Amino acid sequence: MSFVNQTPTSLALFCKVVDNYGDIGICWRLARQLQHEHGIAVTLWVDHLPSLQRICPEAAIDADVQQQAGVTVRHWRGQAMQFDVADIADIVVEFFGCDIPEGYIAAMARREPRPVWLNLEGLSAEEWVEGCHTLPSSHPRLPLTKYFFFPGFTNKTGGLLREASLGERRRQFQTDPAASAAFLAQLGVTAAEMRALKVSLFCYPHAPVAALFDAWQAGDAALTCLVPEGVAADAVAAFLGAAALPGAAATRGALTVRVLPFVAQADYDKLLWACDVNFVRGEDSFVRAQWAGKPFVWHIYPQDENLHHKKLRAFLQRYANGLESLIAMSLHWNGAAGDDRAGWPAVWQAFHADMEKMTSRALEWERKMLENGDFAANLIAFIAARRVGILENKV
Ligand code: TRH
Repeated sequence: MSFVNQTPTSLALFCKVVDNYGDIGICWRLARQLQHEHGIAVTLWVDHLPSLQRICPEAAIDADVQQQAGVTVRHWRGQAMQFDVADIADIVVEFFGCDIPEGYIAAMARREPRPVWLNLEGLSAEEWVEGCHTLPSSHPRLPLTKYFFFPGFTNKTGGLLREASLGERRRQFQTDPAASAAFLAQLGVTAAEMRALKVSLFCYPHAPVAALFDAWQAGDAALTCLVPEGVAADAVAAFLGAAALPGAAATRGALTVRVLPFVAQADYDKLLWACDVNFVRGEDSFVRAQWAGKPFVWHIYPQDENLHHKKLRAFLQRYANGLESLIAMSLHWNGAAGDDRAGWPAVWQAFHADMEKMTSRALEWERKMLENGDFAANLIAFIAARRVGILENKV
């Protein structure tokens, strides 16, 4: 990115944690990538530091300012915070329409040159995204324009977040069985559990986990289900007959369920790489599963009036064409196929029988997604063009 002076371009990324770990998960990943791969001085403003600490255990929960992995992390203490023009970054990014403080916006308008301002939106496979990607929106009173930037699955969107080194790191890990065994052993997984079909499970509490456990338990082949602490806690505790705490495990029939500690974000990739099938949810783990080269099942974030079923179908239409077993599993898992508890063994068996096909699809999909470029690089290219416009007083 060519800017007029030599000081690193500064970028402020505002993250409001609505719930769970996806908001901070995406912002933390993007912040590090912009710093590491694009040399940008990133400040991540986050309103809930304990959420950051969950995925980045080194983070302090009581610091106004801290440095983590090359990123300046600042505690966003609410809308009343005041700012000077000197506080304003060259690029201002708000995640998911999180409403940055009025005082910050007012100082943005006083700054020369004015910052490039973007709103990062959530991921959806629906077609309307292409029409809204990069649309400008003028501030009603101030001389500022905000642009909407969407991740997505086509070259008319911003693409998906993916670090440049990811493919090579995954290749090294997946071609070194000792690395995978050492990683799982360190999480408490036994050698016998590693020999079974390994499934990682990350879903929302309403997922039909008990029904799936029943199907696995009655299956012919050993299956190890690895569940991070706090995930599907009631169903897992019911299976274990004990609290779902890290280290807890039980075997019934063909199924062993083991509770893992919630791992740091980089280690979550290794868990996906080490397992044979991954159940993921929300946005960030959903994208990471697409980079794992393994079959995966998505539990989509629920929305009112089952709007999420439309989004799920939009994704399946792009991804799962011809893979009926994956479509059936996804619809059942997301409650879009009616309440069919008795049907679960057949749904699982069909899915299991198609694992090879699904692995090929995962690799094919990955290659296709790579053609769209990565989200951070696409974002930087878009910003660079706007920045030139601002400097030439054209925007
Ligand atoms: O946690 P999520 O459900 O997050 C979100 C939010 O609910 C958000 O409001 C909503 O908009 C979005 O979903 C759709 O799921 P997600 O997006 O997969 O984020 C989880 C993050 O947690 C991801 O960065 C991976 C990380 N993680 C770890 O670091 N360690 C772990 O052990 C696990 C299981 C996950």
